[in-house]
Amino acid sequence: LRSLSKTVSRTVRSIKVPQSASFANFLSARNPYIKVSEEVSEAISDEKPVVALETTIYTHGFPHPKNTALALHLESVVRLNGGIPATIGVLNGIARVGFSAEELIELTASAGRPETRKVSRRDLPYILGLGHAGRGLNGGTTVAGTMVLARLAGINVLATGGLGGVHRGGEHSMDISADLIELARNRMTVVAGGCKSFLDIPRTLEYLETQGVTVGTFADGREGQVDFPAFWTRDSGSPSPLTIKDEEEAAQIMRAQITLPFYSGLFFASPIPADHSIAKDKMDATITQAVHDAEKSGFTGSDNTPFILKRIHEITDGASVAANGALIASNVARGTKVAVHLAKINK
Ligand code: PSU
Ligand code: MN
Repeated sequence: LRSLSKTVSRTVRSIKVPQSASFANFLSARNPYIKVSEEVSEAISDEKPVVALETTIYTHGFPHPKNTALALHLESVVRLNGGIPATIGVLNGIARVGFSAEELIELTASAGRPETRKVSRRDLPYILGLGHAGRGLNGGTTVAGTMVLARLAGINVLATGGLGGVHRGGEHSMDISADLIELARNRMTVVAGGCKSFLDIPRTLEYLETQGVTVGTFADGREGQVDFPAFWTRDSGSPSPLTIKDEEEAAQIMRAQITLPFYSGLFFASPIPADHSIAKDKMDATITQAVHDAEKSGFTGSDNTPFILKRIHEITDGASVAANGALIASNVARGTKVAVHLAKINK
């Protein structure tokens, strides 16, 4: 029995997070729909900490040219924290995992055009099918769309601003972001600043629980249970199911889930730094107005989030855009640290 338990513990110690390097190479060489950049492909093979970045925030979130600056900045944030950025999106009808600077400039310059699509899981066959048939559209991939492509390439961590969720009134409209379902079925770790409170945060958390998604919020020095953050504010009124001490603890949780293996996702919320947190009631008024305007003008379904974000920009006279960028960068730095820790404990 003793020798059996020795063998078991030796086996457990020797388990490494499975890499999909060969699959990434396969994608790069043979798959006409997805192109993995050389740098990202090599980094995955070498088990370096690769961080996936979504692109709907550039095509349907930030105005041009601020979106271009943000896209280049976020890649440098990943590098400065010891990671390799893998920006993911669709350029001229081909899915990209890893963009050159020129390609990023091209994609972000096409923001706001009607033929530039918002690409979630459901949209991938459409845009890639048309692309292969010679009609090359550009697309910004949502968190869900990015997770699909990141998984195919063998990337384990995605960092962004805010997660989609159950929309206010979702109990009637059934408007629930595909981001939540994707977290339920994709073995990916997503690091973001929680959800913006134009969404229904209590129902979003209920939904994630039902779908079996592990949800934790970084304590950042706080004791006991903390709130799930609402992007601009640390406090949402909804307690986070779990509290995570630091990036190292997050990486241990990740490793357990990947090793088991456990085919559902992890969501780690990174709260806004205390000194940047905007007063909750101030933000509430802005959001109530934006949600009301969306309803009045009939912006539902996938057009809802982009419309509300645009209204918030207008109502806050652009202040939300600047705060947004800084906050996304801090989430991306945090996501990179988690990826770096994972690579370290996986050696
Ligand atoms: N929340 C934000 N900003 C964003 C988004 C969400 O605060 O830009 C984007 C993300 O790409 C997210 C997507 O994945 O919107 C969710 O859209 P939908 O609710 O249609 O799934
Ligand atoms: Mn939706």
